[in-house]
Amino acid sequence: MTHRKRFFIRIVCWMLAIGFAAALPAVANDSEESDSLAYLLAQMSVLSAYDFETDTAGTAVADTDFAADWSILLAGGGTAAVAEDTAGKYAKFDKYSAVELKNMYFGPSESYAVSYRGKFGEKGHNYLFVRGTQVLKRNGTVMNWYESDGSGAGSGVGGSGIYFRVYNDDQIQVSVKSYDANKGKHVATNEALLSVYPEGEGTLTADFHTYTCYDNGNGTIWFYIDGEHKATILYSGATTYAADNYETVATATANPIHASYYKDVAVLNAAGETKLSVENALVAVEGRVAFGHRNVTNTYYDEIKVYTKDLKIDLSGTSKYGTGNLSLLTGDESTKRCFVGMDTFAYFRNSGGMALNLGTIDLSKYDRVTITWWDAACGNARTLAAGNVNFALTTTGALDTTTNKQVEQAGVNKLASWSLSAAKSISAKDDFRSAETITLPLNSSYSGNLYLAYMGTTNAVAVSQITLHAKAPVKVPETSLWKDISYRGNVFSGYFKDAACAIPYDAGDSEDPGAAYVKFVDANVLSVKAQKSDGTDGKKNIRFVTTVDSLNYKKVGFEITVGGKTIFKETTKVYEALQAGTQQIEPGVFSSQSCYFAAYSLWEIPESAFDTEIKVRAYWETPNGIVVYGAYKTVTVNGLE
Ligand SMILES: [Ca+2]
Repeated sequence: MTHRKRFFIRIVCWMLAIGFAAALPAVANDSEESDSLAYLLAQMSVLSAYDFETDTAGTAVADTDFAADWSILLAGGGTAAVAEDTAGKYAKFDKYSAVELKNMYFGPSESYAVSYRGKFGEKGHNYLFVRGTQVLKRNGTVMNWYESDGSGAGSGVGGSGIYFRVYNDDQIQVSVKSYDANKGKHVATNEALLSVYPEGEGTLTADFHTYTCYDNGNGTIWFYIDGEHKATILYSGATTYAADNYETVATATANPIHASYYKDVAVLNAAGETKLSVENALVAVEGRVAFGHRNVTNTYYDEIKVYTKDLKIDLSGTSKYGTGNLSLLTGDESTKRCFVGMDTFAYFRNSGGMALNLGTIDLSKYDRVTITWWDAACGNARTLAAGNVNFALTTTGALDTTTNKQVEQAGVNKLASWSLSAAKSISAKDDFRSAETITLPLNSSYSGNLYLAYMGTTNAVAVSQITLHAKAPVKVPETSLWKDISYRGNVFSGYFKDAACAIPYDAGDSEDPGAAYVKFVDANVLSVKAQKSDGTDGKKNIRFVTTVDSLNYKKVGFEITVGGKTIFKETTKVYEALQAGTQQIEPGVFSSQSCYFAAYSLWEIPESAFDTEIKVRAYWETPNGIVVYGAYKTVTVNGLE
């Protein structure tokens, strides 16, 4: 029908369904656990990684840089030293020892993973602990990872948590600590022996293999060998045990602190069969990661890595004395400086207008940033006025290379910004000046060189920590909850597997069942605009137009109500641009997030209906099959321009 050209020319037509399929990469499913683990780890940041290649054979592990992140505990003639053979260097442990990730506890909803290459040359007393309690000593008795509870009650190693050990060439053992009032120290051990290879086909004691434990922080742990899924642990039911006397030594008698534990724990093999259920487990809510060894020989570790979803930016790695940093206002790097002091904090001097280079960061994984700062003008009591401390995260988008790192403040692309909202008093005696923590929302998927800019007027401010917080997956709720939802001016756009919200979530996915990232987009994307044009014989046409932000939808449509009758018109075709008369319009007229148009027209409306109200709203179906509606718009032919 040629008259349709009065409204638009199809400049470039896209199919939503095709776009949806094309956007779906080859990701994990039940038969591709290796890909699944690689996918999970790719979503995380490496918190710590060490391979001993720069160390000299024979060096005590405690004297290597590995000890920067891990505490090395030796007992009973234990040794831990760097060994070397033709394959490279690694750590060799003998007798009794334990290795704990320093000062790091993983709490509820915090995902983390720990991975290492290991070789265990005998029926192993080698243990990887996760979700052990943060308290390792109680009642003055050392309760360490490598020894029994000292009561003769036979709890084996450790006092809490879950441990994995290589049991023989073909089997691993997964053990869950539990509370037992009848045992010494109330600790018992519950063991599941899992056959992870057909009998006689494994080489776990003969060769190095890569062991990885991924804990989603939300009730599920997956254990892998060489990327193959071998065990699943489910945990739930946080509780405290009244008679438990796990507590800090300092407060053991007067004021015991009871740790919180998940009590309901199940161990499943790779086939999903439950091999162990525990109803009174000591699996810590605030858990930590450790290795323990009990009277071992021929025990080797290499490539020990810890992954987390939150990224703590290492200030010791940032540039010093202005190198690579920006002077925002004047370009004068001689007086306006930010630098890293004592490798531990960033120092902004001589009032604002400078930015610290934080390195290349992909913000698509994060949705908040926390900045810990204090006033660094030493000595005098004073008051910071509201507004005179002012931070922003910025890109280099406005960097002026001709003026050598100078960039105008107005041109700074702010990804997040904050300023002191109320006056703040500081006493003369304030060491570290009452450090404050601020958390800002991030609303950007920027990836590239990131700067922390200081634009305040206080002449000395120090920043001791910058943490980017990972977007947290949420449990997928009943789909009906999201149908009409708008959230702070945004509409629901779908569930996704990745924090960047690029890969649609499929309920059949196995790596984190029920958990997905939720994407919202500007509600204006799904709003409706209407245009009028001439039909034949004095009649009029109306074209309704809406937009989508991506091709990640199954369809888009309009619900149109006239005279009490409602019709639904849907399409999978969207357009990069539309023609309105002689003018080409772009999707950005709806929202900066809009990328494609969808349209539907009512043709040949007679003059008798020119004042009839037409109520319309747009909707889309997310890749997960949820239909979401935008806001209503009511028009009449006479009411349109
Ligand atoms: Ca190595």
